[in-house]
Amino acid sequence: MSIFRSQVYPIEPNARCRASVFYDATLADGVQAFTTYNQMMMPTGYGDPEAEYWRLINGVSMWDVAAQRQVELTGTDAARLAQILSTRNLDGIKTGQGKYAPLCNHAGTLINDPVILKIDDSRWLISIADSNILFWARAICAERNLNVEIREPDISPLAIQGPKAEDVIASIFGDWIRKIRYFRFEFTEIERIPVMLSRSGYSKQGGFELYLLDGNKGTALWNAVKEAGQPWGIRPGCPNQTERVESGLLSFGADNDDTTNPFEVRLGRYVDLSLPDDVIGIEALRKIQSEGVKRHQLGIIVEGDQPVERNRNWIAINLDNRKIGDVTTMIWSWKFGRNIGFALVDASVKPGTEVEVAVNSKHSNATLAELPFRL
Ligand code: THG
Repeated sequence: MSIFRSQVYPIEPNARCRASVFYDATLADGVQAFTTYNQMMMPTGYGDPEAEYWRLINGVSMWDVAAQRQVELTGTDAARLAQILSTRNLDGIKTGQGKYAPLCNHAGTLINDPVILKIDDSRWLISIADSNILFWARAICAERNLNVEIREPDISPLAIQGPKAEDVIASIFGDWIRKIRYFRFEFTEIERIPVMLSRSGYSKQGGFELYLLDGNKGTALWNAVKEAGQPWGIRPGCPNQTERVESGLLSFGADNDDTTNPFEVRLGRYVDLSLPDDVIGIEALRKIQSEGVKRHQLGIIVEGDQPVERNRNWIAINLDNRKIGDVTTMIWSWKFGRNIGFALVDASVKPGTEVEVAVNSKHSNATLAELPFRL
């Protein structure tokens, strides 16, 4: 008999690896596997990856993404600190709007790729990927003598993704939600459970995120969404590796290392080099840009019509017996019927180039491709 309450996977919540507020509900619904993310447990599967994938593509799926932890900035300098931390220009952002925004260190290295949300002029949320931005924001705030209180609020996101997500959300809140624009959010409630409802999420299939504003109501919110989604066949899922690679979404921590800058991983459009020098990393990024970016991220298609094992670590990519970069993520695409992935390679290497990779210690031919994939 396993000592683990989940019975299936050797991660148990503990003081250093917290459970999400949706943990009990996900266990009850048969979660089979977790990863750690921001020192929390995050579900990675419910036992049938292919069904979970097609439900995201054709139906609707609900995800415990509370491990996308929140860092709240409150105070008269909150807007200024948000901009100092981010290389994306936040000037035009409205109350009730979020923006996907890279954070860099002083060397211009990518250290997180959160969604930054403006609740009002003096209150902002940073909805983080997997690195500690609470510490970073506090350190920068102290060094710059800014008037901002920085803390982790009791806010936990639940994502509802897929082409039928809008119908499910409209059945809960009413048809007014159909007017919410991409990356806009509204404060509302469901069965007296307070939430921020945002049109966003980590897939290209459309959908919403419900930011739960009361951590005691995780199971209640989960069950309310599950109940409302029944007519559309909603089932639990998780941030989907297959769909996000097909769609070209970066996974911070998987597809970059501690030397990667935003230009190398297709986030250059979220870098505004005309921002003032006090924005962290902006001077370094100007230099990187003017000297020429050394690597770039391409797609890679590995030969074969059977799934190869997923990569655990980066896999070297060779061209004429010379290493030109790495495969950072590889998955079997059910949509394309190919093994596809992301490659971080020398900037001189172009899409269409035929290369070699060692998958499962066997040499395979592969082709570099433009991202997002058009297969
Ligand atoms: N939702 C929330 N917080 C998050 C994530 C999320 N924090 C961590 C992680 N995801 C951050 N990573 C991403 C990556 C991509 C997107 C959002 C968060 C995304 N990108 C769109 C794209 O690339 O097409 C839109 C970007 C844009 O142009 O603004 O949505 O998912 N709350």
